[in-house]
Amino acid sequence: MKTTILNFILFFSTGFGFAQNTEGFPFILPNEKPDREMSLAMERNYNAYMAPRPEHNELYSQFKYTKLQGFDYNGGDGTISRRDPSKIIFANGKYYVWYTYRNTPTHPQGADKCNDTIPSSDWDLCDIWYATSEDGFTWEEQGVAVPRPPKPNVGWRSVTTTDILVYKGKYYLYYQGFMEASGLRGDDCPVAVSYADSPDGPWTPYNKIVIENGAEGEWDQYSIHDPHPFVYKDKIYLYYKSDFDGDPRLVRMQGLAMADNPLGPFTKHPLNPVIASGHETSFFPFKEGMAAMVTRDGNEHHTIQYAKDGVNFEIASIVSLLPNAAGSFVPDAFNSKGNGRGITWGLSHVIAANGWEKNHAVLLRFDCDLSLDIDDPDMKNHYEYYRPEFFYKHGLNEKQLKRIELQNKELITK
Ligand code: AAL
Repeated sequence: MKTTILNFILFFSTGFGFAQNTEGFPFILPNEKPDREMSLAMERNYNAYMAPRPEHNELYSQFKYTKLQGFDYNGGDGTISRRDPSKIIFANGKYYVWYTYRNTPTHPQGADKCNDTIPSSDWDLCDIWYATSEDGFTWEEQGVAVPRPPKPNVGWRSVTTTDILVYKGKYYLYYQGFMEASGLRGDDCPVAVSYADSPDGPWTPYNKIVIENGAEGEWDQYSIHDPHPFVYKDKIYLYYKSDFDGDPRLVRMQGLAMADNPLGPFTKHPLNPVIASGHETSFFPFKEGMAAMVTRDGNEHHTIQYAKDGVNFEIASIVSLLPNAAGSFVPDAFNSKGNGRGITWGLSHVIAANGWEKNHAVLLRFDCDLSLDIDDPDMKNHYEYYRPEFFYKHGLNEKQLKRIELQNKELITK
């Protein structure tokens, strides 16, 4: 009863539900939130984003891509793959990147045909390799950093999807440690770690699981993917992805595990999953919090998200052509005191680079303006132009064509 009376008073006091605005919304878009009643969309335009227009939104950017020099892929026959690049660091006067490297006699053949030399997936039977560069465009491959260890050590089947942590002068590579071929049950693995005194190694495997799978029935019980470490507010924040459910499709979301020591113990955040979308999500310190490029999966894919506390993320912008599996150059990745400056470039990958038959991934460079230190208006345009041929490549399948044919027949025969 009380609510009804309150609604009645509100209805009449706001002029039968119509706004009390005495004039239309201004022609020049106000930079600050105007003092007027607004629709939910206009409230959101001023409350949810860092600026009311993309070109002024520090967490909006377009992405530009460049082919890298220095990596050979055997003519794209699917026997060599490089993917899931780490964050990039600058040391000894050059850039370093680590990545999943596969070099097998055949392209991936699926879990039912794989064996000790034939890979089940593009990231099966892999090692962690690394490369260096003086400009981020031409790379010199240095070779293996972390090889698969002998059975039964964690990662004996494949070590993949690595990321780098620099902590108190030592270097740590976290990676997925497969103990069976990916795809036998699922893409199941925990996370392992190796450490070194130099980015050039030699790397010593910890030979223990450093981020455990969740308990039975928990979202991350089978896979701990994409380990992504930072030092944020003097703690190690390691973001990761898990894929779960699977009926009808896998759900992919992001979790957070924290530690005071690079070798653990890591404690998973009680609010996990902390991002309800994404796949190979790439994070970076920004202002007092953490930002994330959320790609591929989930309701909020194709967004850049931001959490002032590094845990409770909100959508900061909606973007297109996000880099997949981005390994960004994040100068303040390991010393962020809540004053993150953002990013301008990194490496990412494109899977099935030569089609799904000869399935392999290639690395490429992306550039953007998600930085407080540059202002590149050419990165802040509102859309990318695609020629008609690009749209035609995303055509209807046989099932959809059949449905349309039936719909047409139903109309004609009515
Ligand atoms: C990638 C990452 C993980 C998955 C597979 C290889 O995109 O999410 O590393 O296991 O795909």
